[in-house]
Amino acid sequence: MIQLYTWGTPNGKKASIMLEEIGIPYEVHPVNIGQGDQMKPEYLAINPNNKIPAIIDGDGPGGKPFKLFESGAILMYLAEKTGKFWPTDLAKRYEVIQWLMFQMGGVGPMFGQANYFYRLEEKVPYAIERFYKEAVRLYKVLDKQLAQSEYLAGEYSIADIATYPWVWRHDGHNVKLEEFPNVKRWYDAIGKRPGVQRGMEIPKK
Ligand SMILES: N[C@@H](CCC(=O)N[C@@H](CS)C(=O)NCC(=O)O)C(=O)O
Repeated sequence: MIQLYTWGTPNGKKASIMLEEIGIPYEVHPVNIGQGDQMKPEYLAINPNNKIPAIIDGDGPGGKPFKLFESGAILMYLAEKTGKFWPTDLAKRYEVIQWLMFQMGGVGPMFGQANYFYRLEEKVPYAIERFYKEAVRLYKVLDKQLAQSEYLAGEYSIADIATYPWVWRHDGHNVKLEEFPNVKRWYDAIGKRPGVQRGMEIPKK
C-alpha cells in the first residue's frame, strides 16, 4: 500500500492523479500546509524539504518501505514501478522526461510565483509583470508543442499529468485559455479522464 502525503495544490494533485490513473491502492494523509503541518517533525522525517507531496511505498524496491519526495520523482517512480504513462523506447522516454523537467523547472515555479504575486494584498507590479510575462511565454511554448502533438510527448504521459494541475490554476495567473487553443484542447481532453477527475478531488474535504 502507498501512503500519500498531500494537500489540495497543483503539486499534490500530480501525485493523486497518477495514483488514480495507475489504479493501485493508496491512503491519503492530508498535510495542511496553511496550518504548518509540513513543519512538524513527523512530516520532516518523510520530506526534509517541508513541502507536499511525499509518498511512502510499503512495498518499495527489495520489498522494503521506500520514502520519496519531489512530485517529479514520485511520478517517475510510479511510472517505473507500474510501467504506465511513459514509454519503454529510450528516445521517447527522454522526450517525456524533457517535458516533465520543463514543468518542474519552468511551469511549476513560474506559474506558482505569478499566482503568489497576483494574490498578494500589497501589490508588487514589477513581480506581477515579470512572472505573468514568463507564464505567458511558457503557455506559448506549450501551445506550439500541442499544435503538433496530441499530448506533450506523443502519447498521454507523466509529463501531461505534471502539467495539467498547473494549467488548472490559469485564472490565478490571469491567463485566458482561449488565447492558447491547443493548450485548451489538451486541457479539456485531460479533464475528461475519470482518473484525473478522481485525482483532482484529493484530498477530500
Ligand atoms: N518541487 C516540489 C515543490 C513542492 C511544493 O512547492 N509544494 C508546496 C505546495 S504546491 C508546499 O508544500 N508548500 C509548503 C511550504 O512551502 O511550506 C515538488 O514538485 O514536489
